[in-house]
Amino acid sequence: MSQFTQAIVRLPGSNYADGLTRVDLGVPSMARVMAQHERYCSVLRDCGLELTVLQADPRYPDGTFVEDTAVLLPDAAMITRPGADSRQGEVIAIDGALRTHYSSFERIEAPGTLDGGDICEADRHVFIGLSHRTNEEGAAQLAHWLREHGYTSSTVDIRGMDSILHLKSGIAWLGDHRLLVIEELADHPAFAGIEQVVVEPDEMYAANAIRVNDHVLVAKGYPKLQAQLEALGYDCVALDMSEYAKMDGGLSCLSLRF
Ligand code: CIR
Repeated sequence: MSQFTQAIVRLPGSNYADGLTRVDLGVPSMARVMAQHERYCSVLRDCGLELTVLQADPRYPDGTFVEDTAVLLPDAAMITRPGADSRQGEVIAIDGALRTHYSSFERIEAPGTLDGGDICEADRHVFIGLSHRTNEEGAAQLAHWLREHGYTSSTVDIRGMDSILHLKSGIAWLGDHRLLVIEELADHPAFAGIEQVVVEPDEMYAANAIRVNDHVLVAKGYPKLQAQLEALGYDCVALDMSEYAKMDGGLSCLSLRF
């Protein structure tokens, strides 16, 4: 599992609640949105990452979900073309922020669309979700780029699943040849031969965990999953994600880690 040293995050803007969401969990409280973001940043710093913190842009209420705007390998960056029209302009600021760290850039071109939330790196293999945001053309462009950089990939079609927005709403790579996965995806042929930690259906939201160096960041309030992970020896840090869940987001979405 690669060690991360950097992360890019973007502050939520005052119109954060105007972003896209498919869930009905209520209106986010801006005070809690900001507090949860601050804690998220401080946990990433505690994990040893140096943070680039971008300012909010009122044109993009979903802009804090930076993960969707790029796919990062150790030595190359792919700028995405997000599947939601309202989010496509978010990539400009991210491209700018990545220029200080990367020299090799590609971008997903129309008619391809791709959200970083659909991309799950599992060592030298990458799972690419086909979703309502990532189309086959976008997935094919990414697969081609990955191949050029020595990675294999496979697609996982989640277009028929209402329960998750992105592939990584339902899986997380834990390293150690181990995948965290929701029941609905556990039997998918792409995951055959990989040790799976299956998330209980009533704790589905917690599948969007992130391994960051020596820690696993998990959403707070999902004790069964946390116990499963701790039994496997993972050092878990639980974060309250209530206000991000309301906008269909989770832990992985809030940063680009590299
Ligand atoms: C959206 O619908 O695009 C945002 N409200 C949430 C994006 C979450 N991103 C992610 O899972 N990678």
